[in-house]
Amino acid sequence: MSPTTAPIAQYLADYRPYPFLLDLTELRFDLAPRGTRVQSALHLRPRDPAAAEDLVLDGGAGLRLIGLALDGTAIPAPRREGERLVIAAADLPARPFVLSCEVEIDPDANTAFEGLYLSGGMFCTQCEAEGFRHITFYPDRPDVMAPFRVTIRSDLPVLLSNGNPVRREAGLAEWHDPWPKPAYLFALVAGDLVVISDRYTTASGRAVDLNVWVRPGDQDRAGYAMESLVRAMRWDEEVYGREYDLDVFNIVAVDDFNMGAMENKGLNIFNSKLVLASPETATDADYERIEAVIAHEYFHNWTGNRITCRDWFQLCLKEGLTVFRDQQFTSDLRSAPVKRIEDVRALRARQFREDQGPLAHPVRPDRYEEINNFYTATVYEKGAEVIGMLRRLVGDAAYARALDLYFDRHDGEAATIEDWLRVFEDTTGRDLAQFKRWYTDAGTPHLEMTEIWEAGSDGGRLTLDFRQHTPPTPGQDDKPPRVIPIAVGLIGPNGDEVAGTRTLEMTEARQSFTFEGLGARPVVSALRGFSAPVILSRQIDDATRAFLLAHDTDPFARWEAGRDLAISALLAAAQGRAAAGDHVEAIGRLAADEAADPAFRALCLTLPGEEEIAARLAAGGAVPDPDAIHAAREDLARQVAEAHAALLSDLYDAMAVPGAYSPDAGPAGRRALRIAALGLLTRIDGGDRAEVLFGTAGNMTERMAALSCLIRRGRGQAALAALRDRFADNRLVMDKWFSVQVTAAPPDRAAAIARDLAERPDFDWKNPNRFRALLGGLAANHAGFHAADGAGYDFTADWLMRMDAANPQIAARMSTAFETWPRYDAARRGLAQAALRRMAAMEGISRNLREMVSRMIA
Ligand code: 0A1
Ligand code: ZN
Repeated sequence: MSPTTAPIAQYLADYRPYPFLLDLTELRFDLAPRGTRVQSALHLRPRDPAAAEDLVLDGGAGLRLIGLALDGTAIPAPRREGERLVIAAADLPARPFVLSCEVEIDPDANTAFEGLYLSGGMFCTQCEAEGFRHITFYPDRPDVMAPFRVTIRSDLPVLLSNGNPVRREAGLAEWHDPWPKPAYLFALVAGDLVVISDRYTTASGRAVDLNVWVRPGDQDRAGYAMESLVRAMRWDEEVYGREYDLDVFNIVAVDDFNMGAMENKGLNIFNSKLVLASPETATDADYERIEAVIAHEYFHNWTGNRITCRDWFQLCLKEGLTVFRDQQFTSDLRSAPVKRIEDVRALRARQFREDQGPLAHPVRPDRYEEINNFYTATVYEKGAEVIGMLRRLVGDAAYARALDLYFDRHDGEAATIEDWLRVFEDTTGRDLAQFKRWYTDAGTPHLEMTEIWEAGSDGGRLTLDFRQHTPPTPGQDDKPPRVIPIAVGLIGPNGDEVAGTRTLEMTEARQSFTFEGLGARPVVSALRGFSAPVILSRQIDDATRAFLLAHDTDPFARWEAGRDLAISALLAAAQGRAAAGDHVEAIGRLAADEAADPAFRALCLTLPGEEEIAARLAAGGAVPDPDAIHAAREDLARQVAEAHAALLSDLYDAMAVPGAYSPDAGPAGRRALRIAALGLLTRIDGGDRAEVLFGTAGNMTERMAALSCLIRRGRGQAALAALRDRFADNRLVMDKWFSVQVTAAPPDRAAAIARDLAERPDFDWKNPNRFRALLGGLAANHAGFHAADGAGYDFTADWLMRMDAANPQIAARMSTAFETWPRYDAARRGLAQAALRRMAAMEGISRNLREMVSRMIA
């Protein structure tokens, strides 16, 4: 598409139901790498036989139409409108009919990995959001649902599709999916695969065959995915009362995949990095993520598949809810406080960043050009936060009742956010009109808290006065106040809690809440559990933060106090002011607190990242200097290490986990604390401990941590060579190898190192994981990406332009590296804008990348 083509936006307000109903979709595939034939028979009928409507089918580039027939009679020259196929109302009967179509497609030429493509000799599909139209002409929209019958012809040994298997003979397999579904949930896999299998009996006694399919040689690394699946199935029965509904559940791991994984009905397809794990090759974080994503895709069976979205504007209906569910699952299985802190960290790093820049959009957008650009942290993670707030406001019991009603009322339907909110209104009698703003209004609210203390003879009185305001975002200038649940607790001067957690419900722009009968002025623990995705500011000194870090009973608020202390020290240093030593002192006390969970202590010991510091400075109206931030953070880490060298060294030794590796939360938490200590100690031991650990570690978690430390100390070469020699054939480990060299590189050399790595023959850039490892690695090196000479921007833009021609989705997604450019100094802004303009001017730029770049420039 040329840059002069006018962008075509889609609007929520334009929704209209599809004028035809689809009773059955029959598909037949004759697979061949360069010329796959797809025959379809769509059993259609007019929604309103009295209304004469054209039948419009979506199509994509790369479809070669062979033939089209209506009830067996050929339609010789159907009308084409762009990539669509239109059959005029006058040529359609006012009764049910069958539209048959045959097309030819070229999976081998499909480097965008959307539709049917080849990955390492294996056929696979990705149809969300609009990939099915690259397979055949079809009403490719989520509100058109049908049962599917699929025949696959191929000599490959494994032939899979959705639903239950109904026929298998030489060179042919037939599948039937009885549950009506939209085309985006269609999947097909064909290849030379091996399987690990298990069997699951549902609560009501249905036997289900579970299979995880991988490439030959990978089967020893698929066990954790299978165990995770069984845990997820059990949990969804116990907590949400949801059972699985087919005879088989298949998971397939593929090496070339644009995203993490996909919830196709009965046939989930996964990026292999979210299936394959062994202690030797995967880190604790990889294991945790595999468990979470396996669960996420499985949970979609009810929240996404049985109840799907009416249109793509409603994406958060399935994604926000499914993320919320997978977060609950991980909290239940591992540590709830640690999970909450991890989630908030991720939310701030990705979603707050998005919400504060040119790409800000509501959880439910009302306009898009390319829907694939809206699989964002806002739709997913903020979408989950909004559900968490709703649950907090209505209470756990009402939440459970509302969900039961949702499943009852909307099973088999394509629903909307209005439907979702209505089940809560009907269950609780609450009016959720104001709450709905969380879905329709973009931007992160700022919440300011002021304390007013009045001593009195009959007890003191504390008033908390809150003000909220949400800064403008693209297309939304004025934001009315929202409902904000603010969880608050009070702690007495002796450290005891004097008022347990209470949720204040703020609905006005300015509102006060009063606590009476207090003996002495308490310390306020505010926004406990991060009860709302807002930026809270208050007048508080470092001594009070240190007090909260020592005494708060809410683990999130406790961690937050420590983090605020660190940020206060870092901001002072990054702006050339002297910092008080409260953080260094307080963090030592916490590290030594053996009553606290090691994983929690590890989180407290980990300093805020450079990006987070930059975001905080920008939010306060300052211009962040990436080099000064980098230096300040290094400096604070050294101070902590020097002040607590003996303690950290003891921790490092004590947290070693003896015996066989287990990815469970307990041992993983000990390793996390050990690694946090190592990271600090490396600043003063020159990397000696890291070198020993790299040579002796029996697991990838410690090995990678040691490698990263070594690279940061400029002594990573031997370790990198050793890792490469040992794992040259393991793509997932080599992705880490590429990535760590750039993330841990000295900022002034990061872009040059990335450029050298990109020259390597094993920089297989068309593989999304490898591309992300390198480009994402650079973007994660804050001072490296934002290097003053623009080398980071240029390198990234060069590669995004190259990638765009092969895989627009990946290019567009990675372009978010630029989304924070407006916060930096004029020189950097100029360089970043020049890079963005260069991309915008590219001949043949995709709709995906064009939309992203133009939103960022605007
Ligand atoms: N629905 C999937 C994510 C997904 C979205 C788009 C894809 O291709 C463009 C692939 C996967 C999930 O939430 O896991
Ligand atoms: Zn999802």
